[in-house]
Parts: sequence; structure tokens; C-alpha cells
Amino acid sequence: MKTSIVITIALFTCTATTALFAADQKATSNATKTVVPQTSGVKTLTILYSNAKNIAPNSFTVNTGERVRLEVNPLDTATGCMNTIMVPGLWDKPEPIIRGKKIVMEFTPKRAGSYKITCAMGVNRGVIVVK
Ligand SMILES: [Cu+2]
Repeated sequence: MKTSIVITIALFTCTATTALFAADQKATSNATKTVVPQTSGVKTLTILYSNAKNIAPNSFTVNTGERVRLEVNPLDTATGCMNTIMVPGLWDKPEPIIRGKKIVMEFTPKRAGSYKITCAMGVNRGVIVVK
């Protein structure tokens, strides 16, 4: 969790710096276009969670070696067996699903395969296919 916060702050800082840099470039140079390096080599997957529909979407495809940021936005607080979410093999720490509290899981898949999105007990709720 701490790591996620640090990464989020780092990304925000990068974005802000890039924006300032871009604005500065625009102001000082009309003759040449500066290509701002992409700071986000990250594939972001966004999930909406609700008690009624569980997770949506629930099926994703990513590539081996690709940095993935899986975000879960809970509209509800999940209860009972399904009150946590994890991706065994990619994110092994069950994250509690609490209304309004975004969950961020960042990982880089190293092996191709089908990874289930589950609760802490392993009940299936979706899949991430790594090619
Ligand atoms: Cu469960």
C-alpha cells in the first residue's frame, strides 16, 4: 500500500513537471517542436466495483514484460467472502474493497498465462490474460 502511494505521488510529480516543461517550451520556442518523453509506459486497467455487478469489466489482456496498473474503484463496500480483491500470481495481497477508496495494484507480468481475479479465498471474479 505504501509503495502504491509513493508511486502515485511520483507519477503525479512527473506529470506536473512535464506539464510545466511543455508550457515553458511553448512560450519560448515556436520554431521547433519538442517531443516530451512519455512518462507513462504503464498500461492502466480501470475496474468499477459494485455489490450488484461485482467488477466491470472483468476480462483483460496484457503483454509479458509490460508494466500494468490495475485500478479498482469501489462504488460500494464489499462484504463477506468477496470483501477483498487480488490477482494470484500477479498481486498476491488481498486488498479490502471499501466504498470510495481506490485500490491500485502495479505489477509487471513475467510469465504468460491466465491469471484469475479473485477474493482472498480464490473465488473467481474475472481474468487477466498475459500474452
Ligand atoms: Cu471469498
